[in-house]
Amino acid sequence: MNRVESEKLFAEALKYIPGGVNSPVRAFRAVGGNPFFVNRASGSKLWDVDGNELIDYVLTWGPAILGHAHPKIIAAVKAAADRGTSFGIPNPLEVTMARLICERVPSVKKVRMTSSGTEACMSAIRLARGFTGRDNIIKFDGCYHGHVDSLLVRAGSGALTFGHPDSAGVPASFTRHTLVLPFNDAEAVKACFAANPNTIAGIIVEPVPGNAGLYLPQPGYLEFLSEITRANGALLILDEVMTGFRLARGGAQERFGITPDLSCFGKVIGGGLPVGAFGGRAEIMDCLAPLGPVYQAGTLSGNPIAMAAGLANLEALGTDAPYQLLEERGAQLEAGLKAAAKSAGVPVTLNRCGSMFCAYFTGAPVHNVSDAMRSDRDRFKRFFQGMLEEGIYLAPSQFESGFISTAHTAGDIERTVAAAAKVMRGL
Ligand code: KE4
Repeated sequence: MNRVESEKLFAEALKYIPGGVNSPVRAFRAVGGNPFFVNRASGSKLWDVDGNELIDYVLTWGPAILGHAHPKIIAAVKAAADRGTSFGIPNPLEVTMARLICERVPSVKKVRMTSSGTEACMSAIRLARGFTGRDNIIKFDGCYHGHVDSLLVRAGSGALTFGHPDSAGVPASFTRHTLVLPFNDAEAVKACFAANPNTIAGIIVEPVPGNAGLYLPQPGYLEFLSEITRANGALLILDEVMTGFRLARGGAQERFGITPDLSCFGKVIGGGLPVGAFGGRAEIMDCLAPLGPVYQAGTLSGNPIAMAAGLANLEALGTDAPYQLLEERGAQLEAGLKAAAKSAGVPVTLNRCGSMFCAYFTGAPVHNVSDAMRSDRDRFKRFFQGMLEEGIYLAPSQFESGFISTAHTAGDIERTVAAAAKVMRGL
């Protein structure tokens, strides 16, 4: 694949941007080679600056659930921009967005916008600590909640990809109150609460962890987390930055029937623009300034153009139809990739939840990050590069989830499966 222009741009980028990228996982360090640069995107496709067309299964890490450059999002952004780009004063779209989130997610009675998922998660744990008066927070290894100092402990996503899940520059004192446990292990959570009575403010968890590849909660596990937090006066915070409005109209909490105390959102609610949000029970949210003592703020929170893009995304997701389509496409891809691996004699564990998926190069089940770490990353690397040569862009790390949009056609999936069958034969 001709990448001349991308290579020139990357050489230039390296002069001014650390690693040539504005977010580490984009650097292709886990899969070799240099990243391509995108010229434009539409629907399920990307075109790089050398004119190569790619079917995209990263979808800007989740936001492009309707595919890229959806006409309704583009029109909404253009119309909003004509009225000004930012006011720092309340604008009507903030109210529309807040009402829509509260209507779609019954556990959310009040919500506050931020400009990233990191901000949403950081604010939610500060709020949990302020509301309960307790300091300790439980997180799970392999889960990623943005680059929050106190949560960059055995984190997933890029931190796991680069093998430093505990980032430099975070003083030990900042993570002293972060208790890290294995995911899907109820006994570990029980022991933690027993060992730390009345000191745990809450649990923050990705309901379907998508930052160490993708694995699912064991049956009853999320219900258990809800019960044990309630029994101990702690809060359950579901980090739905990735799963929110993707795994169901009301997110993973609707799909799994869970009622958390707080939820974090991002990605889909911004339609590709910088948006995060956190929300939940009114008596907790009302602890936030200017009403209460927990401070939280943001110059661009509720930005009118970002709200317009997010609302256009969410309004197109207002019925079950797009979710049924995402489920169909996900099932088609899962069946096809499993068949390709079987015919090639390559051990692959394919985990999927709706339109999120991960192909681990291992024959063993993957239920947590320790299982995920047993995957054959060299084989994944060769698979990634082979698929890229076939015009298929997968997440550039074994420890990331893939995403499908409503713009992916059955033909796209068939082409992807055929490419996988060819590449896997050569692994
Ligand atoms: P942002 O600050 O990147 O908007 O959101 C952080 C975040 C929080 N919670 C979950 C569950 C997330 O998946 C994320 C961000 N996801 C990664 C992809 N694994 C973003 C990609 C990147 O870091 O470049």
